[in-house]
Amino acid sequence: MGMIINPYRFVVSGINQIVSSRDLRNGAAWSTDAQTQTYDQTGLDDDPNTATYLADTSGSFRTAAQNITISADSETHTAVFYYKKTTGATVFPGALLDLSGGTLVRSAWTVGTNTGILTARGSNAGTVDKLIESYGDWWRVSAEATNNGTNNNILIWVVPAATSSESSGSWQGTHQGDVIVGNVEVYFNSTIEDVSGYAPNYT
Ligand SMILES: [Ca+2]
Repeated sequence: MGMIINPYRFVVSGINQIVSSRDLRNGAAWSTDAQTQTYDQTGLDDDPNTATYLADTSGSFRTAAQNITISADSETHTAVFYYKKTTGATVFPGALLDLSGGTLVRSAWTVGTNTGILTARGSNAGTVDKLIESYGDWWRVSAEATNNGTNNNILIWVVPAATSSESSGSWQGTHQGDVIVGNVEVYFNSTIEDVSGYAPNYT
């Protein structure tokens, strides 16, 4: 791989609301039920043991989840996820940004880690803005969701094995597979445009 790991130099000025943004195995911050979780991967800055490996080896649904309290207002919030690129993966990882607690606002997707194809999934998949960018050895996915005055919680899910093809529709627990996650970020009162073009922001 090339020597340039980070195409962007500066970290966004907003606060990353995710706790333990690189170590998704940290049980104080994440609720993780992937069957294998290790913090032993080379990360976004090319340092060892700075990215999380998640493997779903179950016929059931597996996730790493984190909840963040928000105000029930009409603000827009944006999440950023880094997935390691692959060449031979046969199952697509996914993620979810939900505004929950009231009338749900859902943004869900899968990433073809071989191809960089970002596919919206779920009931309002077409209504929430998303963006995928190549970032060195990683895919950087950002998604934004606008509250409707009723939701007081952000739920983040990282899903190691969501679907097996672009055309396979909704996520299914039957799939098994793995993903390397470099970082997860959530910014209050921000759009995709506000957080685009910045380096990873670790917590
Ligand atoms: Ca599964």
